[in-house]
Amino acid sequence: MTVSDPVVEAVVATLSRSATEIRQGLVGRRGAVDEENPSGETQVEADIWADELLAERLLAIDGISQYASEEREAIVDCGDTASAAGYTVAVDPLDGSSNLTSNNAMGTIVGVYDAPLPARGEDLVAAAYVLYGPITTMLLATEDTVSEYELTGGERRRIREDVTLPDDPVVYGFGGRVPDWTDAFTQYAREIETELKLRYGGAMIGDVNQVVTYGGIFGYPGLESRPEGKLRLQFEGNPIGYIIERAGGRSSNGEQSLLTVEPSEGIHERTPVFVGNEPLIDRLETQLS
Ligand code: P6P
Repeated sequence: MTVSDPVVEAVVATLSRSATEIRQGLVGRRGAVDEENPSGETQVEADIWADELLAERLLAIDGISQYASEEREAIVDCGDTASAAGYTVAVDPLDGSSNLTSNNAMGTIVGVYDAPLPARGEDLVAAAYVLYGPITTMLLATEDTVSEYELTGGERRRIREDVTLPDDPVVYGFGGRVPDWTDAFTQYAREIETELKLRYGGAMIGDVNQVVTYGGIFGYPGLESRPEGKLRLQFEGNPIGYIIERAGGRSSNGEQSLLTVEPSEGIHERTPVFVGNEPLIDRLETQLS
């Protein structure tokens, strides 16, 4: 059940142990702090705590050369020259941490790049997300397959292998305020609303896991007020796009696969994000073209 690449296996085992501890440590860390992340979003205590915990543990892995986080401006280099040519991990320690206030699902996202950041999604060798739902689960994509695990007691137990999106889509979830959507996206969303059921919980991982489970589409579009959208290419778009494409779906920024987007504005660059069943993404790209 271990991952063939020993460095990726070490990352996955570390993530499994850390996620169990993160979930337990959320209690008492729900308060906002007087700090913002590099994207200008207010941080909660748990954001900073989870980031520090993951940085320490992931950088201690032989073969990890850099740690990049949505919560930190700069990339952290490992101190070990032996790992200098190793992988870079890109982490969203608590995606959707604002859901802590309302006690709703949130997640942790980890991308393992075989290139320094900012990198293309095609440079990923693995990606995983942890979902802190009623049960703590992890979805892991490698070059070989997509597997789902239940996490408990610091250990992982595989519950599904060769995970693929169901062929018949059922759910959709689109972020942003409707008046701020472009006319072209609004037209697309109006069609989808007549075909699928709304599932939008305000944390990408919870909404993406609905798409993986039932089939459908999740998107955070480019907006009139912010054409680049809200989500980050390196920490959210690429890893989630990698997972969904490995599970037989498609990803897009509205024009092309997220994994082929050439980064141009540093590690905190935002991008429109769409992931889901291929026919739905194809229709979207046609509508937005
Ligand atoms: P909104 C969480 O802050 C996040 O980055 C994603 O997890 C989520 O999909 C999105 O933002 C939610 O944004 O504008 O609906 O609050």
